[in-house]
Amino acid sequence: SPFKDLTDSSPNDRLFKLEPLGMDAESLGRDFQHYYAHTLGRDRDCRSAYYPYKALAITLRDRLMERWKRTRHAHDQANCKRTYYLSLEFLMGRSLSNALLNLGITDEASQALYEMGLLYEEIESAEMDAGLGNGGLGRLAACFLDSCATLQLPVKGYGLRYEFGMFRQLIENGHQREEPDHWLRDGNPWELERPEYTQRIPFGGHTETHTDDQGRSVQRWVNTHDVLAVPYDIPIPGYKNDTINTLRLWSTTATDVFDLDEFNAGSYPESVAAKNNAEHITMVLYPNDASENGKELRLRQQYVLACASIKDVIREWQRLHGNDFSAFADKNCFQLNDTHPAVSVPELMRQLIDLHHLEWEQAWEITTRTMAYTNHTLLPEALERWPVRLFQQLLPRILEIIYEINARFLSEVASRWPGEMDRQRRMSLIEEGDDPQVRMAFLAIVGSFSVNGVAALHSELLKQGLFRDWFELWPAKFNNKTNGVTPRRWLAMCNPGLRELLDETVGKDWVNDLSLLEQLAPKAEEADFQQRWDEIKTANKARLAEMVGSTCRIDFPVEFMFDVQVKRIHEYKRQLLNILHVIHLYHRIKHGDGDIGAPRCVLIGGKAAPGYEIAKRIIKLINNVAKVVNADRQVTEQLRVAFIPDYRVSVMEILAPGTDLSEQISTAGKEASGTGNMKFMMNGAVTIGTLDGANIEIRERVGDENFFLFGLTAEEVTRTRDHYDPNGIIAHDEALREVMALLECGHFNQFEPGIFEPIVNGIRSPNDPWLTAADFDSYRQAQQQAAEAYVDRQHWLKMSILNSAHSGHFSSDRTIAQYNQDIWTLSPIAPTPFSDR
Ligand code: B1N
Repeated sequence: SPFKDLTDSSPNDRLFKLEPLGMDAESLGRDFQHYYAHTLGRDRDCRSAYYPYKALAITLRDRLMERWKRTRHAHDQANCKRTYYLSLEFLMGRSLSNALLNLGITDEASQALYEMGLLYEEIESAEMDAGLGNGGLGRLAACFLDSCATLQLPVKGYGLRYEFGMFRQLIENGHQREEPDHWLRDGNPWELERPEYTQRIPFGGHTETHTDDQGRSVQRWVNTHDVLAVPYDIPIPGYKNDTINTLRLWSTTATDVFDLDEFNAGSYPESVAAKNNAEHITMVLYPNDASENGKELRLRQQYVLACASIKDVIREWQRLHGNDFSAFADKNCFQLNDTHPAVSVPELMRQLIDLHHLEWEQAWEITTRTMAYTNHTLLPEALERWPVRLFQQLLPRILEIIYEINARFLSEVASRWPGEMDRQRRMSLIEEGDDPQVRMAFLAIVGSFSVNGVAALHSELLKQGLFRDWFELWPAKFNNKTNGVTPRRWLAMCNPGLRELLDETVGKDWVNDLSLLEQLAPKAEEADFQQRWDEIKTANKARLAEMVGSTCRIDFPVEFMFDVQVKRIHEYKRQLLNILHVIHLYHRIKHGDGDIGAPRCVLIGGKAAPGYEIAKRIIKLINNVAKVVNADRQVTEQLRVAFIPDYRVSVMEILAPGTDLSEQISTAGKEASGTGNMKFMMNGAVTIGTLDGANIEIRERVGDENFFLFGLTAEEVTRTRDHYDPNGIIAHDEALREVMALLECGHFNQFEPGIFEPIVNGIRSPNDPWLTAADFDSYRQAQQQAAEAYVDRQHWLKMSILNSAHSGHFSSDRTIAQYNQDIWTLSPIAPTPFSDR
């Protein structure tokens, strides 16, 4: 240490005793100027909004930094239990506005900028989204971090620092094209590199049996090709509470020791090239939402996260407790965000046994009291399985441990159900076959004390279906934690107009306690209140329309109903059903139906996984239908359609406040929860939806009369499967027949023959898993009701207000309070006050 005498406070006081930095407009302005001119070296000639953004970011970072340190200090002092949220994805979006809001200096900062002749809105949009996730699962992790910091829970996120996040989507001639998202190119002011906490990660090699000095036989994993994982810390501010938690993201590099054998053999370039391979591990996020593609690099990513994070936690444990692991499980919890980090189960076993010399039984006791697993999907294509042979090559020691866990587990099954060989086969962690596979979900269940789904229906379906045998064995492990979203970003930050009205109406505490919005309900029919609500919604619609106008070149009039479906493009989410309904409206208008109930703007957005051909074709269909609709003057009086390119967090921040009708139309039983549905509801959109995921709970809260329900139930979906006759349905449904006729005659692909055939064939197939034809008629009717409700202004405004009023349950603060009550059992810790540090 360069510090001579840390016990004598006088010389180091100057360094460590900091006065808190000013939070007023003047102090912010002064620091901003300093960073803009002296640190970044820019002046008035610089036209780019990027440097003002960066100067403001550094100004805020200074203020986060001192609070961050005091939060860490308080956690250390309290010697408290902690939770680690392990996730391959954190979809953070932008940080600037969030930091301002949570520090409570939004107005001070815009005033400071205004006085320098700068516009906050412009500066805010210079920030790139941190797109380190695909969709709901990654954004959920980000909302959870916000809630944990706001509730002052000692929770740390662990993830990967992908150099390239979610690809950028361009639409060319209606087709999706992907471009790499080089989000770190201009630097990232929100991260702090921590090379001092670098960890070494082994890969490859083989295992050997040795005898230790006490005559015990021990395994060694040798001849490994190691890579280094370097952590980068991101501050996670709580809402106006001086707590700053941490998100730690790992970035891989090569070990700086070159492979000497190769070097001596004269292969200097080859050994330098090894550096490249290591750096590739965290290069790019896999862009598959709710499906797995089984690539080796993905398993490497998963292992880097597991190994580095667990080493990091154990290093910290040893700093405070030495080699005594007896209280480890009382003080630590790992929450696994789906099975992506499930290799953490055998990895914690490995570190405890091989590196810290615990016995198997003691290590297993610790592991199974420390791990908790959240499942996010029932779709079979998303269930992770890794070939045993890949484990053998890449992680041979981990495979040995998985085999041992499995052997011990299967003997437990055998003694509980003697002779039931089929049950043993069903529950084995290893799926037998030509190419045996490790079943990651089962590994996660055996290794965890808690298994939860993400909405009530989803958690029930898990127990009845996929995890039936496991529920029978360990019923007490299974629980539900319905998802939520943070009301800071998804209401206070993205909807400043409504924020002001809510502050005035229910007081400012709703930002921390969203159940207070219930107080809006008695006002839902008051004319004055409705009028203000209407003005705010209309202004938000104008902002949305401006974005659509500038990116899609389509004019959205604010009087039209704004009907929005944004989410990843997937067959089960049924963007196809939406566009079939658009074609139906188009057909009605063209056939002289002067009135489709209400004039509508239909907006659809979302990315398709690059290898998901049919999803990409659906994007093309949406764009082609939009082109025909928008080019027809007769039609655009009542109907307009846009596909918004590159849908992402910062786009949703503009869409959610400006939406009237929220489309949540997945085939029942397929969407685990959904979270976009909650963001729309909070901002006063009415939902048209199926009885799927959290829609069910949304409808329960808001009441049937404020929700447009349609479609088969999950049970009916299952029963319909074996006698599904889409062609019979089409033949008997005039509206659907006409829609199919337009599609099949090539009306939307005049110069592109046959391109929509795969889509049409899917709808007509008795094996269509998504039952699009089965739900069309009831969807069309629900849409008609929505249109009729929309034109009755008082009625619609009442529904809109009641949706916000009853959205309190869907705050991620409620979700996290439940995780903490039932799974983590952490105590809130306030940061050490300034005077003590
Ligand atoms: O997780 C969200 C839910 O609200 C959604 O309903 C659910 O579809 C989503 C593999 C996934 N499930 N599985 C994934 C993501 C990436 C990947 O590589 C699977 N995403 C969900 C939050 O609970």
